[in-house]
Amino acid sequence: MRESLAATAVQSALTTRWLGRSYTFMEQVGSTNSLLKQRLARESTADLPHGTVLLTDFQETGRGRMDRRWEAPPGTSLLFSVLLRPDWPPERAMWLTMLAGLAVVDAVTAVTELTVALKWPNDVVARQAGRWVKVCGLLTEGELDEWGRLAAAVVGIGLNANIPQVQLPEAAFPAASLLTLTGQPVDRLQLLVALLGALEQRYDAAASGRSPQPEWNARLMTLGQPVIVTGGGSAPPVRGTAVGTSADGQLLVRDVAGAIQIVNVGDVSLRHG
Ligand code: BT5
Repeated sequence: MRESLAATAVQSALTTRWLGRSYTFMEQVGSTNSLLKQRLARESTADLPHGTVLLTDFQETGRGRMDRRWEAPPGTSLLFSVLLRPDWPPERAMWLTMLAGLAVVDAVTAVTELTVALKWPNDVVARQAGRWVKVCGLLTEGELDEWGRLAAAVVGIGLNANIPQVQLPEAAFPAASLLTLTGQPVDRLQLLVALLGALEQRYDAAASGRSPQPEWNARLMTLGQPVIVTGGGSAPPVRGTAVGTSADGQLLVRDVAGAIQIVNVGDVSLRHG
């Protein structure tokens, strides 16, 4: 199923007040996050309002964190970036990733019967035959103003909707799509409308001061698991048990000596045995 995600189709189906009301569809692009960041540098707030969405059917150079690639064949996924202008203190940058992750969970739960959860810090995973598989990755890139406030942020969402099994990328953490998990193609327009509706509601609640962290924390499949956290620059890997998250979204890991380590960046992998 390759339904149209062009502006006319999306804008007449949207249920939001402000999110996605400024909307651009491009058949192909390098990376929606990169292009939206370039536009942010060039265009005025009036031309690029809070809630602008840039969506594509194919990315030539889709990005993950730390210069990793995000890969999806044409027309099979939701690949888009949202511009938000929160004016929040910078520690709240992770709130945006939390809100997006929760909105993806809402949308996937609305259109499928899958069991979905979050994997710290930026993945959405689904349960398949006793293991977790990655169906969505999030990439939040913020920009601080001269007072150090989070003036603008680009939140990128890559959600594997209808990628066939043979076209799933090889990845360290196994990838899956809603199609491979349910056996049914999903209607990407319906999924997008549900996702943007949920994200707007959740963002509005956060903007009025309600932290998404407790609900996000409750959905993290990472907690209670033995983990190894790597990727924090030259820091040695942290081994231990993930026991919780801080209000700002850092991972709290109890190490083998019983001390709590606070993990800011890095990749967490589940340790077996
Ligand atoms: C992420 O990074 O998971 C963030 C991905 C964000 C993608 C969106 S798409 C729209 C917007 N524009 C962009 O350019 N990016 C955003 P990370 O946690 O670093 O995971 C990247 C890793 O996921 C890769 O190294 C692969 O192992 C794996 N991967 C790549 N493509 C995948 C896919 N379609 N499904 C599952 N895993 C994938």
